[in-house]
Amino acid sequence: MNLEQTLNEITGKLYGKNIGACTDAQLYTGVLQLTKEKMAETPAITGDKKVYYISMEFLIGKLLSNNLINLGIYEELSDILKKNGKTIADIEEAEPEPSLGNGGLGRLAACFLDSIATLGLPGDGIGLNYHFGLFKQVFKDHLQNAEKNDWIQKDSWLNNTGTKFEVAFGDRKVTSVLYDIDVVGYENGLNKLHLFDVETVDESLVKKGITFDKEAIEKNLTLFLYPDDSDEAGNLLRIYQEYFMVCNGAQLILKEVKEKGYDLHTLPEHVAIQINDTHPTMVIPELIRILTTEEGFTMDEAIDVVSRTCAYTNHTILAEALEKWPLAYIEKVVPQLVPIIKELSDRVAKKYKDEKVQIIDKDKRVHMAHIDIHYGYSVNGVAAIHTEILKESELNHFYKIYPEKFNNKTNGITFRRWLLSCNHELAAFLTQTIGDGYKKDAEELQKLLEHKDDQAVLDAIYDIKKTKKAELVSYIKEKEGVELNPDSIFDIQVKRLHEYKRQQMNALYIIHKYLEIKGGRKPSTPLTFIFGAKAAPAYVIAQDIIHLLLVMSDIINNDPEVSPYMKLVMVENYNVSYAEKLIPACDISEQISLASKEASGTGNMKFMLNGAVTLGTSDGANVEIHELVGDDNIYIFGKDSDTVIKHYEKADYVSKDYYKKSPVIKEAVDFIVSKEVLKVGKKENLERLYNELLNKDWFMTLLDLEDYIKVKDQAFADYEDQQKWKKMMLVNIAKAGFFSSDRTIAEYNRDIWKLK
Ligand code: KOT
Repeated sequence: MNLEQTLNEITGKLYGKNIGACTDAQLYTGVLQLTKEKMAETPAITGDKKVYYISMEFLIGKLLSNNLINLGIYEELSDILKKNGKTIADIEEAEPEPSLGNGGLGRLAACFLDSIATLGLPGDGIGLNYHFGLFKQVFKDHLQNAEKNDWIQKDSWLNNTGTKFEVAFGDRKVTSVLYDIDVVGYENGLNKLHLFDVETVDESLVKKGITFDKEAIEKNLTLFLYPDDSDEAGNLLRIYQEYFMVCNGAQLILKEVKEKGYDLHTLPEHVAIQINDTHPTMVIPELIRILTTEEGFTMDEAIDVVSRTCAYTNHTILAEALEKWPLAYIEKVVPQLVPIIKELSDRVAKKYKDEKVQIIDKDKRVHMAHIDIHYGYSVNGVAAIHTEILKESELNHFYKIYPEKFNNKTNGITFRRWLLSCNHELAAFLTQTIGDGYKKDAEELQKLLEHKDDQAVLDAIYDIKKTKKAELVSYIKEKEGVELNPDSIFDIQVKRLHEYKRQQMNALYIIHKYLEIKGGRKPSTPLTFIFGAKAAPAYVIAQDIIHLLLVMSDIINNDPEVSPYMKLVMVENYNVSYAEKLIPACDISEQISLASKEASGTGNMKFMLNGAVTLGTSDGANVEIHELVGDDNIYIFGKDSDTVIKHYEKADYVSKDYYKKSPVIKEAVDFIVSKEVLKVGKKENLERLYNELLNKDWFMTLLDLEDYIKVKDQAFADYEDQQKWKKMMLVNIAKAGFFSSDRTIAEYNRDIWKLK
């Protein structure tokens, strides 16, 4: 039977209809079933050593298109649908997006699963099946509201495996259920994402918005993902979740090793466990506990085996994000781990006197990262500059003890999702111009450089950008009700809302531009500023920044004097699916974090790959992008990380000095609490933000504002020279190959996992 016959048979059985007669939602369900059947026929990736990527977050996004691409049936199915009057894009709208991650850390985990399978490496993900995921963002009265994201439908990518484990907490026992999602590599075999759930979970616990009874652990454990990105969640439920994940993960790993007939004493020869930041750190004491209490290991043996199996990735140096759990919390949730953690801590204390490297500190708090570093065999940062900062300052005390454990693995992104799937036009054009070798070896994108003076190629890249901008314009019109000008410059900042990422600095630029236009200075090409960002509900200043952006968009877009020259839109509920529409349409990619604070960033890579030019600081992977494209193909501004780190050490940054010194800064900051803005926005929020910027500004917005304005204006001016801009676009695409997560994963495997 061919694909069309199979699909007709499926829709016939499900709905008594053929393909053409189905609604989009019915057809989505039919294609879902078809795709799952194809995946079930795909051979599992096997080998004598396997990696488990354990993470509290897997921000996988919608899966239909990517699975079809990786199975190699996207084109065929697309033609079948077309023949029947449908498109994949239409039926994809019916697919709900799971929100099992906050941002960069979770999305990285999803890109990694794709690359592990694509490289044919045996490797599974281990995580949690949050029923409502991260909250859904809704704007009302220029403020963010949080609602639940009810993403699990009757038919979904989840497969109930029937596998169950018991998990004992100090005050209760729960039974887990394991759901798997198949992960198919690009023209390769199958791995799994294992998502654990609680048998007794109760969705009806959620009453209004995202509020629920925090005490009923057996009912609430897998309802929500903690909405923090680089902020400590800080309560017991999070520890219940973390232990639930690692206890299940450890049982699953040991079960699989035993089933393969390996002696657990040889664990490091058959298993590598990559710990995604410290949230899964308890897997170390948990494995030691199981091996010593159930498998007859001595403590020395168990520590040795586990230490040679576990490796740790650090994703941030923000002090407030480093997990330090009070021992009393762990005692309440998982008392059985306390003797193990104490033993691990005592062994360190005996060997090293330095207070900075202890596991349990004087205040009886457990430093999770310290467990990973002492009792893991690898510690990696996620971009060159980030790893250097870890080695030279943040983790210097550890680097001195274990220099051999430290290594860098610059992040990457899967080109299947971030090029082939989200930008078919560009992918097809690249194939036509340089062949399709780049799909398996991303470095081949450099072949495009041979065409940098080829007018037809330059024009084509520019035209594709225009097509993607037009598509975005109609999508935003439909979703946000805002009419954008497709011939304007699209300047985009999309990422979690955090002061260190400095959306507030971008907002101040926009105020500055608005005032310029009001004063009669009009930009030659109109400007469109687009934001997308969720803020942790408890993060007050982040809410205030969203408020300012929403108020400013109201003012700007409704001012007939200004709106022909500039528009501002903050899209609601920014997520992976929205990113896939925004990124291909971008001209200028805003990567403006305070130097030293963004560990890597991965959005920067996605934008570059799609032909946007970066406007950024010397931070995270921007530094490597800069090295690759050269000074002429990027806009770098602001103080470097050494300067910033010195300001912190000396505590000598005073934002008010910058405000007083610069009339331009003063004018923009004062506007936040001007009559005009207060007429539309809320006094409390705006004054709080104003005072924060003037009296605290912990992430040094005003330090870089003047340089930012200067360099951003230069970028807008350069855009006028179409020829110059087209060449910059081409160089950015051509140099993006390094940021394929296939390269990143090949390095993890070469240096850390060592799978065959
Ligand atoms: C959140 C809480 C605790 C520890 C780390 C985090 C964290 C870090 N969440 N997201 N990140 C981001 O991870 C990305 C992938 O490595 C980086 O590109 C990005 O710079 C981090 O901020």
